[in-house]
Amino acid sequence: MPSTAAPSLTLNKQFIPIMNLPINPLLAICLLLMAANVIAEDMVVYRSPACSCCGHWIDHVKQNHLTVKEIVTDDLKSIKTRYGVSPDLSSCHTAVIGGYVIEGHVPARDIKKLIESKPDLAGLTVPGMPVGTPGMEMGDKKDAYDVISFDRNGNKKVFARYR
Ligand SMILES: [Cu+2]
Repeated sequence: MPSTAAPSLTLNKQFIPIMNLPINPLLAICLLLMAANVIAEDMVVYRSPACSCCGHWIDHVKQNHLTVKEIVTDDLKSIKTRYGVSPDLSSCHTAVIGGYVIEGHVPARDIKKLIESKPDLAGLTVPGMPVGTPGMEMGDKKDAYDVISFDRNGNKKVFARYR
């Protein structure tokens, strides 16, 4: 990104008339970058080295334009404790984005909805590992499952239903 922004800066200095355009191109570029930043923030995903479904879920979120930073660890228990994921909310991987915790095979659309609406929640989870969730595909087999939201006081609610 800096490679495209840098020449515009130089142009602006050298050719002052460009400032008289109805929309300053540099400002337009800045606004575009700011808009992109809404989902350009990295999602940090903690997973165990042996977890293959975690990798499939990471592929799913990447395909949906979220950027991922993977942290491979054998001690997911302490990660879950740190982020307030109780055993009944737990799944395989634990992710953090925009100050929210994403536990397990949560669909990317729900992550985006969460980040964009910024509710007063701790995060989302799909407890366990239901078949048919993103990253847990097994042919045509699909379990019914709910995406559950949870707050810091342990309150849970259905965020999205998949049937
Ligand atoms: Cu999994």
